[in-house]
Amino acid sequence: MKKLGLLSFCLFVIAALSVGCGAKKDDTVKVGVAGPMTGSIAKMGADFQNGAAVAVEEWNAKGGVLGKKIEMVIGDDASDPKQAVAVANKLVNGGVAGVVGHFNSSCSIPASDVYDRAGIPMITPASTNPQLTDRGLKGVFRVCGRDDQQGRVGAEFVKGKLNLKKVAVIHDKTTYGQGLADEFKKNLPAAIEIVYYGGVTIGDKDFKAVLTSVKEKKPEIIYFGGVYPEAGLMVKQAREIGLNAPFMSGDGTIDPKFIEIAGEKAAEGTYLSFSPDPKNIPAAQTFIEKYKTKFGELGPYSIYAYDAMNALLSAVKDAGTADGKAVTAKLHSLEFSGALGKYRFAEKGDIAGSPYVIWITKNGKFEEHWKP
Ligand code: ABU
Repeated sequence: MKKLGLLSFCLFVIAALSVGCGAKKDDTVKVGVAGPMTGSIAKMGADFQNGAAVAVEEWNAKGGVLGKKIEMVIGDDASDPKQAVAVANKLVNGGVAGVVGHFNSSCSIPASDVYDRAGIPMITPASTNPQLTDRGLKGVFRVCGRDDQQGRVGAEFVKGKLNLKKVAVIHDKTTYGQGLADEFKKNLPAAIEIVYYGGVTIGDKDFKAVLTSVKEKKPEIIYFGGVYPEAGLMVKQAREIGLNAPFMSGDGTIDPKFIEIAGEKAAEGTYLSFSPDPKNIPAAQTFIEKYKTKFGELGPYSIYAYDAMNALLSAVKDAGTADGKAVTAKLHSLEFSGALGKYRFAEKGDIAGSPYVIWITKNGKFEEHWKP
């Protein structure tokens, strides 16, 4: 009888603890933010986290969503596709309503399969490779553009504005970098000669052998598909070996870190495709001020992370539930006013229209230079 009493007591304690845990779990609505929080482009992860945090703070100041506080759960994929899958599984098992992320297309694509199986939506602020949304997964969205648009605008600039005839194309062999370089190349007319085409390895520090081969071909411009750590070193080393043709790159390079790594003088005159300057968008001003006060200068994708988080939370609110499938359905019909303008997701999860313009590096800063 005594044993039975002890057993009942233990069962009561376990039940009480379970109820306690359950109550804690239901106290918040969890949302994931995933990206490279460590590694060579950890700044991009921090920009995501900061941009999304501004949105969550605003929602929580107004009472949260569904009557609960919002809790941000951070996942570090370190730009590694395998780690991105592990992060995706962890976020799914942690009960998030949706995910803002990832940064690298090579991470977003495999992670999206995990979210899709779990019926959890993901909204990437920055992954631009077309394959991400072209595979027909229902819960995959992006608030940025696509590299087929970005590569085309780059090619239009080189042929229509610069009127060049000899182009070198280098990429970093990643889904994003090679994909963007190929889209650029594909959109050049036959009259433009590709005098060099080749890949480098991400993480390498010495590109002088490749750059020497490029120099021998006398290109008028060098297009690089990749991200700023390699782009910065490449531009710096090109100038060191007397390769003075201008560089052009995409949205993965347009960060102050690029100029810091290349050096102001070497980076001068580099062309970059990216979306228009948020400084000139009235709806973006409140976010910009808040972000600067809290975190300092915006990164290229801080504002995209803010808009992605606001889209996700608006869909949770409209769905009246944090259930991933219901949130996904709401995202498909969501009409949403973000800091960068109005959003409506097209069927595949892309935003309507191409946002790309060409920027230039001048006196250690980036400025808008040309619109298609
Ligand atoms: N789009 C910029 C770099 C991120 C990526 O798509 O891999």
